[in-house]
Formats: sequence, structure tokens, C-alpha cells
Amino acid sequence: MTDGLIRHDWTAGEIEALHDLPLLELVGRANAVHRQWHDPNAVQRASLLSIKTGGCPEDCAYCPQSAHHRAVDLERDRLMDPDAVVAIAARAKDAGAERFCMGAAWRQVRDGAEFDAVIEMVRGVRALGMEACVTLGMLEPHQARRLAEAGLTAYNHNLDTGPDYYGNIITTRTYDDRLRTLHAVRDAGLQMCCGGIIGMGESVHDRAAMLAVLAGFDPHPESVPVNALVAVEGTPLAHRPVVDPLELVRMVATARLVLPGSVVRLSAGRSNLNREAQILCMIAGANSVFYGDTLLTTPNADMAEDIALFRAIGSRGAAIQAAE
Ligand code: SAM
Ligand code: DTB
Ligand code: SF4
Repeated sequence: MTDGLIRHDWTAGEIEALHDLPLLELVGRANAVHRQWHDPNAVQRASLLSIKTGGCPEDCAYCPQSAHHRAVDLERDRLMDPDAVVAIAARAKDAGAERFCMGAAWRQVRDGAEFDAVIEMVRGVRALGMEACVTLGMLEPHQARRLAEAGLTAYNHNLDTGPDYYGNIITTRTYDDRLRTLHAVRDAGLQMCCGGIIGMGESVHDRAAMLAVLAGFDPHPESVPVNALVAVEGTPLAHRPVVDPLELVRMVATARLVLPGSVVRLSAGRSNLNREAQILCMIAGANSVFYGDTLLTTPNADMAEDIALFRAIGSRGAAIQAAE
């Protein structure tokens, strides 16, 4: 058995075969790799904040922030003030978050006052002693370097799905555009946070194909969010059925086997999972969650329930102490 070795030449077919193993075999193997590479008791809490909400020119079918989906009930906001953002990060830290992720509904970063403000936010979050991640859309190499100089830990830019299904979800920018941004992120020495979404109508092969692209990066992305679609009224994917929790377990376990050293983040869609399904995902290799009342624009898992979950698994952090 070669489980746990770093490989960059995984094929989608090989990954699909892993994904479709009997569930207990898949989870058992993933847990063995997880324990080989990670502390099995450590689950990182990351907080998310939308620093610029709505009105995005891209047409991502899943996204409530796209200006193309006029039926979505969402207020469009200007970029937040850096001091307000850093104050929210400080509160998240007090509540137990170790990482602070900021998202802007932009197609791409533009040089100027708004980007300068984001740089100030990054510096402020880092000064709190938290990890800082931003997701701002497409990025040029010089912009990635500026973020790195400001101390940014990681840049989030997802592939979202496999290359063949991508065109069903987004038409306003290509898979290659995404890869170009990811290379700029890497070349600047930033950590790469890159993953995708399940539950958009894609096949298991598409999911495996996305993992194959992720595994092709050398080194592998340090951070891999696995999102389950949050189906938002007014978006083209509003009526997609809720993802079966066991599909998330399989996706997490397969990601863990293919990307042994990466932090796998159980991201959007966690509010549809009960405590036991979340713990199963953690056994299968998930070692981070988003923690806080909201994701970007939609509700996250309930904070009180999260505090109880962390207590149940015995992970004591500031959040639990604060609640006691
Ligand atoms: N505009 C930037 C971009 O797309 O790169 C950053 C923000 S965007 C909201 C970040 C990621 O959130 C998307 O790539 C997608 O994977 C995820 N996301 C957005 N809406 C979602 C939804 N309804 N359900 C699950 N994941 C979602
Ligand atoms: C990621 O992969 N998931 C997060 C984060 N990166 C930025 C975003 C999830 C957004 C879910 C829909 C919303 O709340 O708007
Ligand atoms: Fe815009 Fe990002 Fe939403 Fe796509 S996912 S519509 S790029 S905010």
C-alpha cells in the first residue's frame, strides 16, 4: 500500500476508484493517512467576513453575489473600512478563531485605493497574531507580491469543479484564468487555498478530475476547502437537492488520500450536517471548519452548536473557555 505518499501524477480515474471504495474502507484508509500527516485532535477554526458584498460581474451559477442573478435578495455594499474589519477579526480571535478569511465580490483586483485598503486589513489581521487569507478574484503577479509583502498567509481561489463541468457553472472566466491566478499566488510565495464545491449537478468523475488538478500542483495546495453547495433562492442552482452528508464524507476522505499534507476545510454547507456527520468528516480527514454566524452572505453552522461540538471532541480553545 502506498497510501500517504505525495504524488503529482494522479489520474481522475485512479481518484474516482478511491472515491468509490466501500465507505468504511475509504474512511479507514483516509484516517490512517490523516494520522500519519496531522494531529488527529486538531481542528482549526477560521472566521469568514465579506468585506465587499454583491454586485459581482461574474456569472458563477452558485453564487448569490453575482449581479447576473437579479432575483437574489441581497444588498450590495461598498468595501468595508479597514479599522472595522480588524475590529471584527479581533472579536473572532477572542471567540476562538485562529484564521481570518476576507472575501470580496470582485472579478479581479484593481490597483488603487480599494486594494490599498485590503493591504491595510491584511496587516491589521496579521498584527493580531492570526493567519490571514483573502479571496478577491483574479490577481496579477505584482498584486500577489504586494499581498505577500503585507504578510498575507494564503490566497483563496477555488477551481470550483472539474475542467469539463466548469463551463456549465461559469462562462465569464475560464479554467485557465483561474490557473493563471493560482500560479501568480504561488510565485509570490503565498500559500495556496484552493478547492471546490460539490452538489452542483457534477458527476463523481468531475469531482475526481478537480482533485487530480489540485494534486498536479507542486507543492500541493496548503489548504483545500470542500464546500457543499448552499442553494440560494434566485440563483440558477436554487433548486438543487441538498448534498447527502455521506457524499461530503467521501469527498473529504478522497481529498485526504490524494492530498495527504494539505489542510482540508469542511466549508460551506456544514449547517446541513448533524454533529455525527461532521465528526465522520473529521475522522475522514477534515481538519478545519469555518466558525462564526455567517459564511460570506449565508448562515453558517450555529455557533453554540459548534462550541458544543468542540467540547464533544475534546478540542479546547478560547471559544470554549469564553463560553464557560
Ligand atoms: N469573488 C471571488 C472569487 O470567486 O474568486 C471570491 C469570493 S467567492 C464567494 C469564493 C468561493 O466561495 C467560490 O469560489 C465558491 O467556491 C464559494 N462559494 C460561493 N458561493 C457558494 C455557495 N452558494 N455554496 C458553496 N460555495 C460557494
Ligand atoms: C470557500 O471555499 N468557501 C468560502 C470561502 N472559500 C471564501 C465561501 C463560502 C460561501 C458560501 C456562500 C455565501 O455565504 O455567500
Ligand atoms: Fe463573483 Fe466570486 Fe461570486 Fe463568482 S463566486 S459571482 S466571482 S463573488
